[in-house]
Amino acid sequence: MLLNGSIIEKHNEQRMRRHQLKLASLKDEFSQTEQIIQQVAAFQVAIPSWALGTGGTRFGRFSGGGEPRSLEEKMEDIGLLHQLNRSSGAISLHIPWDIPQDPAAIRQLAQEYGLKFDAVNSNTFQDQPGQTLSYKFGSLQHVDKNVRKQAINHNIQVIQQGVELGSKAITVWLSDGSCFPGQLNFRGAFERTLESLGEIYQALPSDWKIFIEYKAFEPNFYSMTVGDWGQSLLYASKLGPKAYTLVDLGHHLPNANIEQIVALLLMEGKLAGFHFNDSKYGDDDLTVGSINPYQLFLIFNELVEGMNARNMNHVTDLGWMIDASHNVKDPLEDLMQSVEAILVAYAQALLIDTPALKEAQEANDVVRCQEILQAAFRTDLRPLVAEARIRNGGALEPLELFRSEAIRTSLIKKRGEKSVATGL
Ligand SMILES: [Mn+2]
Repeated sequence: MLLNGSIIEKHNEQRMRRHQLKLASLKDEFSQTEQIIQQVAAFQVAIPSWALGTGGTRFGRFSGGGEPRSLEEKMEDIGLLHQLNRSSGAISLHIPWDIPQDPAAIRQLAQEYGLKFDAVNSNTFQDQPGQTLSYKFGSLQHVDKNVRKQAINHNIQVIQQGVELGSKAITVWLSDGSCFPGQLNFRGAFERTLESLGEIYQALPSDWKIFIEYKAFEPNFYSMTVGDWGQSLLYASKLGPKAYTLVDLGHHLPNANIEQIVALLLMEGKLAGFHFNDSKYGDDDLTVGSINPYQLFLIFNELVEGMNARNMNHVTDLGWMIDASHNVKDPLEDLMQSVEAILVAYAQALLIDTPALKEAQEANDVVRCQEILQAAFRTDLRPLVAEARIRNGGALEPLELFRSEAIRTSLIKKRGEKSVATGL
């Protein structure tokens, strides 16, 4: 369901005077507001097809109601989200949870909602019904060549499905690793994984990329075969120019300096992009910016500075995606909060007085460096983000509108209280 455009217009009209006052105050204080509004307006964050339903933990899952029952309904949800915030114009598919049965019809539907297809995601971290060989002891790293071959073929099929939809990249996240010391020969596991990735790499169309996502632990608790950015970068460097390292914010050990990782990957031209989320302990998949918004801002500072240093296009040269799990919140509300947090952090990074920061760095003026960063971080730029949104036809307060229109209630009426999203 999409909202009637007049509902958004009316919502905006009622809040416009207040918005204009806040906007005028920012415009008065800063000279670069117009530039920031335009950059934020162009920025798009892809929504993964698995984030529209309620996730769960290994202890339980509590259904939220009105969950999308099919790929079409997931796209409907993202279409609605994009209509409200105008910054969620892409979907990232997970195969086999969301295999498009009729690619032409799915492409048509995406066009109706104004959605593009972001990177496709393969899955060799669980066994599918009817699967010949098991991934219990890994997939691309497996000691048995037949298991590796099965996993390679799956990845190649995912690429082919992505080609039919217009995707340009595949993200490979492996749960491969070991649970106990001695279980695995590390060098052997690396070499087998590299060889398997090499076969997948060979199957990439010329304009495609492969993103190698790393994760420190879980489901394997002793070693992960792509456990950190160093290992991912090693694979990506050995594979070739179409291979990149993908950073998922929740996939680090506690207190890792993610902004430094990002800066160096960008320097090497090997940063694929992001899976945004937030975490307190590990791969918690919490709402972006809900735990540590300052870290998110510092990451965007490195992104903006690093992309500008390499003359990169902020919108298209990296992949931007949310990777979160919604266990207690309404998934659509959570995604609205996440996208907003990303855009606010991006806007704040754009506000940083870069020449002054550089000058303070050269002078070893540590105090001034901190003042410059925090001056941007402590400025409330939500009116600029809202302005970008309404210029694109979105709602001034998407979350408020979602609630006042009782959209979840309508979705429950249509899909039922106990519907379960595919893959969850
Ligand atoms: Mn991820």
